Amino acid sequence: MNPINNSLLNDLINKPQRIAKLNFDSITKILDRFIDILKEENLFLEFSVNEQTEEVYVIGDIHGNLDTLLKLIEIINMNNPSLVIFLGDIVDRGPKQLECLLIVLALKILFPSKYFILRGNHETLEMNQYYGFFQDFISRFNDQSKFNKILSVYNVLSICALINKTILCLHGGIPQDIDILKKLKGKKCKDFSTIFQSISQSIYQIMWNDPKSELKGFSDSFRGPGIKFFGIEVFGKFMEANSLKYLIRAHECFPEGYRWFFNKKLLSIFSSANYRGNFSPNPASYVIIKNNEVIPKLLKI
Ligand SMILES: [Mn+2]
Repeated sequence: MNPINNSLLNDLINKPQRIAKLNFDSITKILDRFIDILKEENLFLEFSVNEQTEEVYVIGDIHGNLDTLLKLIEIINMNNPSLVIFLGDIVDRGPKQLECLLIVLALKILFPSKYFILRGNHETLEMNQYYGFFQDFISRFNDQSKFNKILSVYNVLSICALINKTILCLHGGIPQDIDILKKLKGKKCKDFSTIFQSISQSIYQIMWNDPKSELKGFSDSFRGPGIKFFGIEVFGKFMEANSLKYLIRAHECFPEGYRWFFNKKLLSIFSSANYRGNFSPNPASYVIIKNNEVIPKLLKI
């Protein structure tokens, strides 16, 4: 099987309507290329950027919203940041899930040192079976076993990213284990399954936990067993113990587009506009990191 060529990938980004016509073999080639690149990357990504001259863009949940994703890519291409970090939840719920996933994977294949994708709580079989991506995929390719290739993609995604040692990016929130970053440090994406066995609870909490303003410690979340809300005191302790200045996370949709927590040390973003439909509108948001500061942005459509 010939590897996928870059001009085809560019074509898919520029003309996403072609994605619906791809056969499973072509999709497999894209997924395999992506997995090959990701294998050698770290579960805990650490970046140093020049704080004055370089910008980092951070993107929240996409959830199949192709219109928002294409608009974001347009802005990225215009401003040319050094790094773009997706915080996960690319699929489920929205109308163009496969399109969004393949476009994000294609960007990574084309520009591997610029684009990075973290794992969200929807990058799992259980969530995809419940919220639509699994059914969407099976209705296209008529074979449940073909979805295993998608799961292999999920299992090589990174868990969190650190910019200039001070700004941590992840999908949900801090876990109860204050030493989790030390445990993830230096670990390769290809070893995820082994690592997951020993720290599954913490990885699960990184993808699922939520901040709560009026809270001090951890409390049980409505989202499910083992999942927590975290308050200002445990957040402060985690940040101090790991010498962090800011946390950027996604996972929750707010009508105002983004929301600050905990004395503006935690920023929550969401990058799918009008996620609950036009009767409950929300603008999409994203983040620009410059001068080691976190600048929330709203997407104007
Ligand atoms: Mn989520």
